[in-house]
Amino acid sequence: MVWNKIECSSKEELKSLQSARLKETVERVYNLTPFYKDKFSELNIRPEDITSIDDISKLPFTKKQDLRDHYPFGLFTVPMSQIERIHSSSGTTGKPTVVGYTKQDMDIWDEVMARVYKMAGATQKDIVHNAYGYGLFTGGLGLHNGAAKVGATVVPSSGGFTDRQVMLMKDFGATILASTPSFALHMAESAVKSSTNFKNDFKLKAGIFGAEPTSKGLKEEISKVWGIDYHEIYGLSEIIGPGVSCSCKHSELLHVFEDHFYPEIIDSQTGEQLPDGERGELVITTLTKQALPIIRYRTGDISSLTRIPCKCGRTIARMESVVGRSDDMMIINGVNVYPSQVEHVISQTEGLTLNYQIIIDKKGHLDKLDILVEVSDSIMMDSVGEMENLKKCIQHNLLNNLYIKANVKLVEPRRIERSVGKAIRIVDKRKENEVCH
Ligand code: DLL
Repeated sequence: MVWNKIECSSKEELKSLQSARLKETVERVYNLTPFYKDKFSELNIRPEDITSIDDISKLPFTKKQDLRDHYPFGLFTVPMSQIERIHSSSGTTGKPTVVGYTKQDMDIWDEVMARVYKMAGATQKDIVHNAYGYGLFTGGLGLHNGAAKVGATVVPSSGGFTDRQVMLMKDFGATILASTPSFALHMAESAVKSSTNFKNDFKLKAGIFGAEPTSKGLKEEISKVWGIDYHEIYGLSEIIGPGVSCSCKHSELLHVFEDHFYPEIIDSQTGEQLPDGERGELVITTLTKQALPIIRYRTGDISSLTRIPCKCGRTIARMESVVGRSDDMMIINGVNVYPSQVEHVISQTEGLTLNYQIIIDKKGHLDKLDILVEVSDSIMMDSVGEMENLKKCIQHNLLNNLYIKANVKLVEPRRIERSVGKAIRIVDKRKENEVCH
């Protein structure tokens, strides 16, 4: 089932649309944001130099830091009176990446999300259980509005309260589950505990899972345990939120809605464009965004592209499921966190040194975070009460500022092994402990 015939358009038709839209976007950012005008001038480019989508590689990149530098609304190209919605990137400290949407941007977001739901086979008869977090994170409302657009019934359950969610899915007869993959598995565990008969008790037929990297094995397990089709959704706040791409029933690759979001793969060291089939950093240019158009955004996500049409009839480019990141961003149960943010929280607490190590592992199907921090020499390690308070204080600050639950372990000064080169701040055991299927 295809929502919009543009998804099956000819190469020529798509290219001509993309070229026209790129030209408009380039003019818009050049004329309305001093940031882009300066960047274009540094490269000696004027909007009239861009005549087709093939000229895109002449344009400068945009990085996450550029958005942070213009916090909160500095890169918006419309007055605030035209901004209908604000969201922000998950898990950030004082200065998150803020994104804004006009009415037209919201319509486009609904449109691409409707395409996603159609890929998952949704109709007016479906009941969507939406367990993505509602709020500044784009997951909850993004998945909500797309379901509404296809006319499905939405249960806006948001995250947490696992047992209750399982009960509601059963009682309400949910047919489509929308959640992070880790939460879907967590719910399955909870359902098993309450001796559920998956076949008889649930009516689920499909799931729309994303927001965090997931191995093939875990995808298969989710699909098997719930007895559903697995559709992977990819997206990021800076571009629109969820709805940049999604996988259909026929392939594990994700169809990129490239009439709105133009994808490229680059070598993250040299910035050179790479050919289809080669892995590199995914770069996306928005072609229709009004409030916050973005040129060649470096997602940091490693993937590859193919333009071979899919069995489902869609001809738009497909991307490989994200295989990793080019920077040190961690994704903990769907929340994005940089080690520097953890460091910031530690630095705000008296009695600690900045020698720390973040250890990520799996507990059941959820990510588990241990943070080892060396206390300073002035702290008496044998004062149990003082240590306990210190630990609670950091855990509280991590939860409040970064939305992450961590188990903090305070250790004596100089206990964390020093490395000869770069400090080893992150030990990610999730991959090595993954069960092979
Ligand atoms: O995670 C948007 C989203 C919500 C996508 C719900 C899918 C479902 P951010 O919080 O801005 O937005 O985080 C974006 O999450 O750059 C990737 O690193 C990661 N990510 C998103 N989808 C996937 C996926 C949302 N399917 C960052 N596989 C991105 C792997 C993903 N990583």
